[in-house]
Amino acid sequence: METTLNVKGMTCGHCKMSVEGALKNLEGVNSAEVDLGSGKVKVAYEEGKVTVEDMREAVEDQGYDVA
Ligand code: 9UX
Repeated sequence: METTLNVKGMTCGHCKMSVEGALKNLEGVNSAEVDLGSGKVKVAYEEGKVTVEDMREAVEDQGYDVA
């Protein structure tokens, strides 16, 4: 499965690394890629192992808002 999260407040390369790292640490997430220009995060994951809500929490724990 693939989903796109809209994340607010990511402006530099460290933001990108923090958010991608937090998502990739979740069991069931195969890849995460932040586009800083648009704030979109493309996530590939295995259904049944992780939920979009889990992803939202992981990103919010890093201090960013998920739309
Ligand atoms: Mo860069 Mo992101 O200095 O919150 S880490 S803007």
